[in-house]
Formats: sequence, structure tokens, C-alpha cells
Amino acid sequence: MTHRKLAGRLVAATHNSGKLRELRELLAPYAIDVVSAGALGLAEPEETGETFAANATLKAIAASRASGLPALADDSGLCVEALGGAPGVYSARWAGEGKDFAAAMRRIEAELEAMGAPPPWRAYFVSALALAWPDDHVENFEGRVDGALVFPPRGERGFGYDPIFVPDGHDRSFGEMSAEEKHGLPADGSRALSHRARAFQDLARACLG
Ligand code: ITT
Repeated sequence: MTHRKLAGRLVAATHNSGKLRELRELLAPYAIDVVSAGALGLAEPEETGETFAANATLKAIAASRASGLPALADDSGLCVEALGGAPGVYSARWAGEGKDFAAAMRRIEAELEAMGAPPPWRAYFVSALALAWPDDHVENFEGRVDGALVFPPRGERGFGYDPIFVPDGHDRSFGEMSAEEKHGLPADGSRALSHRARAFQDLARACLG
């Protein structure tokens, strides 16, 4: 399959500052001029899709059409196996209008407790990346990282649900890791650690360079 190559300017189609920072970090080694959706005053489209990929695609297309530039969107979330995959595509909504992730993490703990689900609480993060051009061409990539939840939350770094997620093979949460550790991008090109860095590795191979 031939992929379309990305060059020049790119809109990072997200209004989430934690994600924006990570997308900028991942794009940093490439000669891409990144401008945020917020800086361009782009509206936040309603996320009506039922899958991460569908929501990433609709966000990327909306930003690309509105700006006339290629746009990269990420739709992501935390899926808790004992909760049937919740909060999943509703991960942002569980934090409410006030984006209160401490409350969203307490809700996960409370629901696990109410179910009597014993640890280990298996969970995974998913990141769906969509890269869209103004002619509606879209490239899609998806990454996942498996791990287990810990309560109370650990660490002040990262964003969202990072403090309750310990990736397999590690003993610290994403909230305790530096940005470089969380991305976990090995110099030899082998598999990265975070869901977003894993999806980005595939995007980079296909569309960058
Ligand atoms: P945009 O749609 O503007 O990008 P959003 O916050 O609404 O921002 P999503 O709909 O994709 O984004 O929601 C995903 C939520 O899942 C997000 O708000 C985070 O709290 C959480 N999440 C996603 N990736 C995460 C990560 O790497 N670490 C911690 N939490 C994450």
C-alpha cells in the first residue's frame, strides 16, 4: 500500500494540552511545522463516533477542511477489562465538563469496588491517530499498551489517567515517568512503550521521511 507523505505545516487537531505536548514531542525529530487547533481558533467537533478510529478521523477531517492544511488528530482512552472496556471512547467524558481526572480515577476505583473485582485490574490505553488532508484523504494508525491499574494514583507527571496506569514490564505508573520514559522510543526503532508513541511509530514509517 502506498501512503501519502507529509511535509511542511501540520495542524495538531487537539484541544487537550497533554496530548498536544506529546504530539509535538513525537514530531520534534521531523521537519514539520506544527500549529495547534487552539492557535488557529478551530472549533471542537462533536465526537459522535463509536470507535477511537472513527472519532480520530472526524476530528482530523474537520480540522483539515477548516484550515486548508494537513491535520493530525488523536482519539484515545483507557479501557478497563473488568468494566467491559469502560471508560473507553468515553474517557474524556468521565472527567466531566471540569475535566476532573481525579474524580474520573475515583469513579473507576469505585466501580471496580462495587463489582468486587479483585486485582490485578487489567487495563489498556489505545491511541488512534488520523492524518487527514484537505481533499479528505486519511491515513489511520492505532497503538495499544497493556498494563494494570493501581490505587491511589501515583505521580504528578503526564496527564489524564496516567497516575493509575502501570504498563506491563514496569513498576512505575505513567504518572511517575518522564515524557521520554512514557514514549519509550528505542533508538534502534524497536517497539515504543506508550500507545501514542506506538501508533506514531507506524505513522512515521508510513508518512514521514
Ligand atoms: P481532543 O479530542 O481535543 O484531542 P480530548 O481530551 O477530548 O481532546 P479524547 O476524546 O481522545 O481527547 O479523550 C481521551 C481521554 O483519555 C483524554 O481526555 C485523556 O484523559 C485520556 N487519555 C488519552 N491518552 C492518555 C494518556 O496518554 N495518558 C493519560 N490519559 C490519557
